[in-house]
Amino acid sequence: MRKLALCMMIAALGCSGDDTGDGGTGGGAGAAGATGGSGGTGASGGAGGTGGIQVTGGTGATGGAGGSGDDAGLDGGQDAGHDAGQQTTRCVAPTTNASSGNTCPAAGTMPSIKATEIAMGLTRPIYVLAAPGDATRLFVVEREGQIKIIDRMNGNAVLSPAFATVPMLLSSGVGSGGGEQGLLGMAFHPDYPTDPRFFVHYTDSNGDTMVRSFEVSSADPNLADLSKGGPIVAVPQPESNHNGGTITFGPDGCLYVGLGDGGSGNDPHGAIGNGQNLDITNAVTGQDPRLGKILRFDVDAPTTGAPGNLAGAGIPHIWDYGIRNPWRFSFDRQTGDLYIGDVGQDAREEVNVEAKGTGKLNYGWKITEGTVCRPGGGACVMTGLTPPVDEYLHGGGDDCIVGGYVYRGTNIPALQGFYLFADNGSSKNVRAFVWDGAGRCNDETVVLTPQLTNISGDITSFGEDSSGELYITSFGPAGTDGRLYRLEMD
Ligand SMILES: [Ca+2]
Ligand SMILES: [Ca+2]
Repeated sequence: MRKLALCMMIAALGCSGDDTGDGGTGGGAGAAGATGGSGGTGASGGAGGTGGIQVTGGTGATGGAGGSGDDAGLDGGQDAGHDAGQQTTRCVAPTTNASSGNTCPAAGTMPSIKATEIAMGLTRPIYVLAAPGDATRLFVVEREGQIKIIDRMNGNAVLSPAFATVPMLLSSGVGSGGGEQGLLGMAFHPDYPTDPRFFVHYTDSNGDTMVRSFEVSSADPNLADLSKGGPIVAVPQPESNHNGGTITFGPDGCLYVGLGDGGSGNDPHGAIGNGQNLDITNAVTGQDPRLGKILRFDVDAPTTGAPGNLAGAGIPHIWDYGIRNPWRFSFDRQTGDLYIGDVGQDAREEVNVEAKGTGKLNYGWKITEGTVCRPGGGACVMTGLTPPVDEYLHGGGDDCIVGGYVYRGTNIPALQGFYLFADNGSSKNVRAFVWDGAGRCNDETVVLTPQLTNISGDITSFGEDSSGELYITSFGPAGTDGRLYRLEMD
């Protein structure tokens, strides 16, 4: 029931637990900009990743009415026309890879790594990312609504003022009463800085999900212009927990948004829960079919869906379903494969992996938790369900997966191609496995050594810089003095 203790203690995010009605904790889904760099344009060094946003080459294909796109209603307007003549990345139908390109590592080759502290004094940091191709800055997302810049060219100083303070500039404000509410995720447009938009995922003052864009200020790249941009999607939340959190662009140029099952515990809404609900007409029951899903958007036409999404669902935005609480998910910046860390209920944490461009998969919740059927999940029919590539049992503090990234940096060569992740409850271990396209081909219980005992407070997220090096955010010793670490060779 309340195995949530550890996660709650740090006011975590997306941890398993149930919250039966007390406005508690919940989960989140999240993702982080796994797309490679946009190559050339501009600024500051750093070749982006190799993974590819597909470039359709067009000039301003979507064009359209544009302007500065101030906060149009949800029915319309994502500032489609701005920079229409320069934008090159479009959300297109997905393509697939022939192979993951990964090979299984030889036994006994796991390196020793350490976590080097980069910054401290952050307030509940829950994510870190870089702008495409920008090796000079990191952006730390704080749950209470601030986004802060780490100046990598100036001793990793935390710049003041903050890049953005989301609550003060939203008419509705950002609700942050529950441990899983607040500002949960961020992504830059893959064409940044040509396209100045960035995207955030948060719960508003009603506790409902909002995903929308703002822009980087044209006058100062270290400040956001919150008068620009517009909505992508709003989803009512039936409970305070399981709100997901990740947003990130995929290799197809589309924005992926992870939403948890809406909350409480055991996905109690409706006859089959939210994760399995694909029927828009269930609105009469108060269920929203977008809960318990990975959604996928064309940010230039957010209401019409993206090519290749699940058809016949009544809404055009569903990519994957049967998901409980995808706090963090990511794309392999080299291959475009999708890795989803899905927070479990009472027993099992899991990682789902799908080859680039697959989608339309049912990951089982709440019929299954991990690889097994669960009480209260309905008939145990596994036909059509996609099991996780990796799972582990609760115990020893483990109860809340924090999905990570496939390592594509250069500082730790032995980790090339490994997917790294952690657990918010146990928190001092970073686990790793390799997915070779068919399955997990090594034992994830091999923990990197030494344990990352110098991390202060529980791990809340991983993040990538522009060259694919990996970072960790933690809440810090008191839950408020948050820290940022970089993984390095020991
Ligand atoms: Ca919720
Ligand atoms: Ca599952």
